[in-house]
Amino acid sequence: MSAEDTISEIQTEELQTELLSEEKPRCIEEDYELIYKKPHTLLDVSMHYCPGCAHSLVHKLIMEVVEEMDIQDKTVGVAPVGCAVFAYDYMDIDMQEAAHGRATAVATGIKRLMPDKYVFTYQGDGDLAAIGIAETIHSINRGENILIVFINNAVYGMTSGQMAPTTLVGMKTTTSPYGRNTDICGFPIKVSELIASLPGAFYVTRQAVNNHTGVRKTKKAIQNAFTYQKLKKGTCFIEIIGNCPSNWKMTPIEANKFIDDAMIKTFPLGDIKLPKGEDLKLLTQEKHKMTEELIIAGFGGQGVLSMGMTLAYAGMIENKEISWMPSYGPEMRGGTANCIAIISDKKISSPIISTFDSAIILNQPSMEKFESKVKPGGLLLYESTNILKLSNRKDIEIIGIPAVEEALKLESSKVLNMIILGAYLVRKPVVRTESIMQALTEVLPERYHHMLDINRRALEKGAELVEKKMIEASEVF
Ligand SMILES: Cc1ncc(C[n+]2csc(CCOP(=O)(O)OP(=O)(O)O)c2C)c(N)n1
Repeated sequence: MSAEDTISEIQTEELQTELLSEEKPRCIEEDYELIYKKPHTLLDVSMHYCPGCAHSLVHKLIMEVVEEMDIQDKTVGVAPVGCAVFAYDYMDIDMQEAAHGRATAVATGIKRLMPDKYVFTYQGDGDLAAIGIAETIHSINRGENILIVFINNAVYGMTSGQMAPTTLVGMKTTTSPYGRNTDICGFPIKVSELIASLPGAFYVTRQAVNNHTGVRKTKKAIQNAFTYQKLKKGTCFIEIIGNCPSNWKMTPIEANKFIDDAMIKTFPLGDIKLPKGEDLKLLTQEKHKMTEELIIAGFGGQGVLSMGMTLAYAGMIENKEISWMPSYGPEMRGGTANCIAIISDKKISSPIISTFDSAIILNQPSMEKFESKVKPGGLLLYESTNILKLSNRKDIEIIGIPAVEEALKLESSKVLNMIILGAYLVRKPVVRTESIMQALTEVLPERYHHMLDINRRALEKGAELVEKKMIEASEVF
């Protein structure tokens, strides 16, 4: 071992000791817990799953969401037979075993008796798409307010890899040793597409957990589904393309590659049915009842700082915890300016942050500086008349609003920032528009109070532009 190695080893050790030390500042401790600790709702026992199997990962994602939503004592899982038959050994929540294929019927009973519980089923494709297809369709058709988690690994895993309704054309299984032949076995059933047409299906999505983007999206889908259940919206259905390295006779890495190369060709990933209109607004509001860390950046004079301040005042009006921290570039007038605004239902541990849930970007230099600082899954809202070189990140939501153009139509370039703010509040309804209006009376000097009405129209215009985009995006059917 070289001297350099020794030093780095000592440094690593010191770092580890420091990280594990009891005396960490509180906010760091919370971040540490969030990132590295497995959820307490997932029991600390070895799982029986084969190496590389997706079941364990999906168990962890569901339990993370249960923990983050603080609903451990209110959640009931229903697992029938299949590889996940022992899920009750791993998930530290109330669980009910169901007979093969009957999970949604059992879940119906539980939910109807205890409507305030969060009820989900956890089913394989043999279970849900073969023996249980009738129960599944009828439960969804009745719009039972439950979440169905459907793990599609294209085989009967537990019983040693027989052909399932979702087995791919030509795929070899123990009961189709020459490959699935459509002449005698028909085609793979696309359950998500099939059930999306039922009025009781509120949210239908297909995800995969074979890479980090898929894992993140799957977790988000689970978060969405539990939120929709809280709002009593009907059945949510999350199909997760799983793998089965043992029965597919592949290594875990090959199995994950097979998902990309073959499975998603038959089962394309993405949202198949999404909430629309008023529902969408309500749901977005519910989901954002937490902490929002936002950076607003642009040129001095574009209303960057006052946008943040208005938002912070509105937060105060709604009795939220807030922080607003302006930062001016050295050039002052005409130079870059930004502010960090934090709005939260909880106490804010520090006003200084380096990554953000959302970024509102009004000029090109700020785009270059801050686009990489948006957290995965976050929002990047930008002024599209000014900014031509865009971010090519795929892991965040990016929305461009031609606020300069729209402000000119309203005959006041000054309200550009309110158009952007109106757009932002649709995606992140951290405060109500009425509170923004009230805040404006504090933030705007009296000599500008005659402009309150045009500011309201600007907020509405921004909202309208984003809503239009959202409805366009959700019109799958
Ligand atoms: C009524 C009944 N029929 C058949 C079985 C045998 N059986 C147990 S698990 C299983 C298939 C499970 O496959 P799947 O639902 O795809 O889940 P996976 O094991 O792949 O996770 C079958 C047929 C049973 N337990 N009960």
